[in-house]
Amino acid sequence: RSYRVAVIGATGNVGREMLNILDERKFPASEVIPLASSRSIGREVSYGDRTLKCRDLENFDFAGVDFALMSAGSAIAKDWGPRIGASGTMVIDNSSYWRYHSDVPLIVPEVNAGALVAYMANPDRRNIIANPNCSTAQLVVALKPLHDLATITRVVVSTYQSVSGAGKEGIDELYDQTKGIFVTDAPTPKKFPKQIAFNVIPHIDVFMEDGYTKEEWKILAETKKILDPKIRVSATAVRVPVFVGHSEAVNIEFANPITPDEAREALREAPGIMVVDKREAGGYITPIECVGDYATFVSRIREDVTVENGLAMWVVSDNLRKGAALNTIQIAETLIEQGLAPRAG
Ligand code: 11C
Repeated sequence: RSYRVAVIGATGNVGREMLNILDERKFPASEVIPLASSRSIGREVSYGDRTLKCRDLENFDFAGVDFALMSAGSAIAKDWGPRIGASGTMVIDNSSYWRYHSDVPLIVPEVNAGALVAYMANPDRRNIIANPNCSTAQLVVALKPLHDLATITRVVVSTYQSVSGAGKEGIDELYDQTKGIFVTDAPTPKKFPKQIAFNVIPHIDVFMEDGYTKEEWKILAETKKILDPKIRVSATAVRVPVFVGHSEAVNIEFANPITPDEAREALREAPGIMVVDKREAGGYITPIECVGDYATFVSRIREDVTVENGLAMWVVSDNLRKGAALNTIQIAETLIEQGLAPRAG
């Protein structure tokens, strides 16, 4: 059978990637409906070689729509998630609003697809499934096979996050500052708290009371919810002047011994991962090379000699794809493949 799919936030960075990926992966859609706020009504978006016109979320009737793929921020997710879910449509939301609700599953299919089975068996479910933060998604994909092999106890991660994680305004700010910097001496930061061109900023999202930022807290809370609540996590999230692709330097401590070769082998076999790990100049992945790709790339796998059972590695992925649009669509595909997708309307 085929499915009616609404894309909410269709004009944003992630919404446009959703439309690209629905087409690329030949998602079994009988109809794809781009929805946006009233100021974007009529704006055109591409879906394969077709051009679709955005319709108004406010006046749209969800009856008979199977999936609502939503990337429109927390306020829309809070208001619209339950309303759309109540109509029988499965909402898969990219915002952080529903991720930490105990009755909403937070899913990365390669890691915890099993949680969908229990959720869909519950007749009182809200019909909302949450998609993680981009920096968490690629991290847990890479940690899962290693956790299965030697039980992870602690993770220390430093991120190098691209400006597209901060939306179109983030992309524009890096572009304008980079272009303007040699003509106007001091570009005024607007989206980011300091100059992002030719700089790095150790601050993403708001500060929390303990000195960590919300982005860093999300990595911790989401890794625990998706992978294992027993894993301890400390994160430092940094914005770097890269347009697309988040990178992460990860140090992992295990309960049991594990060698770099064993880790490399397990990662090679794992779904969603590409190992590129030659110990020579250029034998690793950088963010520019992962743009437009589905995989989470793992490089620089080596022993962390500062702990008894430790590894260090470098993890890179397209934050708009595995970090957002691709994972959302994989959740819908998993529901279909496992026969869990309810018929809407
Ligand atoms: C960034 N990770 O790179 C953020 C964007 O919770 O979905 C995604 C925020 C989120 O700025």
